[in-house]
Amino acid sequence: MRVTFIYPGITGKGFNSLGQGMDSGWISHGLAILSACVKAQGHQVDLIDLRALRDWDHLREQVAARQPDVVGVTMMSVDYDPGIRSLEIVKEVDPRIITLVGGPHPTLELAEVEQSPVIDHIFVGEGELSLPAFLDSLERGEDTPRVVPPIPPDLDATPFADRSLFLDEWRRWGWQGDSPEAPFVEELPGPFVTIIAGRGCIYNCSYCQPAERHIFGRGVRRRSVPNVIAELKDLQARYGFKSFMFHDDCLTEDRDWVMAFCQAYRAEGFTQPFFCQSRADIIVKNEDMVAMMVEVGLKGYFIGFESGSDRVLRFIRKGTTRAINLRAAEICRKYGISIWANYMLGLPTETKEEVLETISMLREIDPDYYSPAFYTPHPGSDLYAYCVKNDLSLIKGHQGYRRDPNEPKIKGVDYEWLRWALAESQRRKPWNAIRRGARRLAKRYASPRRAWNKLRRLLG
Ligand code: B12
Ligand code: SF4
Repeated sequence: MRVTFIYPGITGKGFNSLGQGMDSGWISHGLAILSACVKAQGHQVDLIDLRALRDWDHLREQVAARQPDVVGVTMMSVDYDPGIRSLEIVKEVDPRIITLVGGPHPTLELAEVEQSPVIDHIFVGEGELSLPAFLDSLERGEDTPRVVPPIPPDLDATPFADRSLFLDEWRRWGWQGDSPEAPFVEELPGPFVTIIAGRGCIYNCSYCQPAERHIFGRGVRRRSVPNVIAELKDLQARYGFKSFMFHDDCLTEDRDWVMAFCQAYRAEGFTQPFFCQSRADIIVKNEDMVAMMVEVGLKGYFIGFESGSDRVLRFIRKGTTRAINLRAAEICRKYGISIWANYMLGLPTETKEEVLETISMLREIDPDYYSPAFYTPHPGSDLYAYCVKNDLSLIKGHQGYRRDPNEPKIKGVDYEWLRWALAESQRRKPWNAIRRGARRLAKRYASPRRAWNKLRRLLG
């Protein structure tokens, strides 16, 4: 069968936005892995990435030109509207095309998705085994259910993500970068790639769970170390990657796995720097693991500090404290690890004093990268259900499900004041600002030629 996937992720940056930061410069691993599985079963697969197109007419042209039998769209909640608009266009072009959706939103908000007349089949949860089996049934003319249940795959038996699905398509529309995905921090030079070693999360943060459990099941399933190393070797051969990022929700949760990975990574001669996501409590409890990761190339952690108030941290079931957050930052500084600080302002029940505690915590942490959010209720999470129950949500449409620190998200929050708090949260202590400025200048003019050119320009 001819299958066309559509990636609808234009809510943030819009059409024609390829390469603009992580939202528009990274692949969808979900679609890339499904592509590999469906190709392995003998079907033809291509991709339409809305981020590469000019507008909706361009999509219409592309669907008409490709004449697929089946179109499959992946959807986070935030991308539901462009996802549905895409399928309306598909059905306008040819109502015989069979339309499928899958991903977080169809899994978490099935009742809403079921209402759409342009969706023929809805896939819940993981699709590596259910999608190829469905396509085979379709080809044999068998009856297929509207809601297709998940079949959790054995991750080591699953083919590697088909990155060419994205790269070939991007190149058709002028993508010239020599990096398979857009590098996003100076510590990670291109060619840059992202990789996923496992799925699921054992933690229970209320602004996130039980969404993860609904998509990937309870606990964590991780690929074996040799399997991940084999993918890295493949990426080395194909793209000569110079750095990478683990997408896993919490790679460091399994200490034994991480230690084994570090040993294998070094033994295989890899030296490329990488970032991954971690948690403050894990960093504090496992300093030796942190040291080992640094030894083999770790350059930065994404850490969900979230709040500087112990009461708020308890309320969101984060399982950490302000003291743990500060200690984790100290450990990162000790080992020269960059900190990408995720945090939220404007949580339900949060007082202004508690927001000030977050600001003062960030002053101490002095992160390398600030990643603030106005708390946004995400479908599938307990805190979303709390906001619905208490009639707190101000989100009008799906595009509001961005952690965008620009628009009001819930009732009872003084967003004008919060905008001040947002700016304040990113103001460094004077000494830290000077230190960082000096380091930047030193880096910029480290080369004598650049320094000499600058001096000549200054002297006129
Ligand atoms: C990496 C990541 C990102 C990256 C890359 C996103 C991308 N291009 O995929 C970046 C940083 C850009 C990102 C951004 C955002 N993200 Co994000 N992200 C993730 C993360 C950590 C991993 C995604 C992933 O690759 N998973 C692994 C793959 C294999 O799983 P999958 O994509 O779900 O696909 C499987 C199934 O769902 C299914 N499937 C998926 N699509 C389809 C389609 C068909 C046809 C079929 C049959 C099956 C199917 O089969 C796949 C294989 O099993 C997830 C959490 C997680 N662990 O999944 C959050 C997650 C997806 N993100 C989330 C959110 C909220 C966001 C943002 C809205 C945050 C923000 N800034 O406000 C933005 C939105 C970006 C946008 N579209 O504009 C939420 C989504 C919740 C929801 N209700 O939609 C998640 C679940 C995190 C969470 N627990 O809250 N994200
Ligand atoms: S926020 Fe992160 S650590 Fe917490 S449950 Fe979600 S994925 Fe796990």
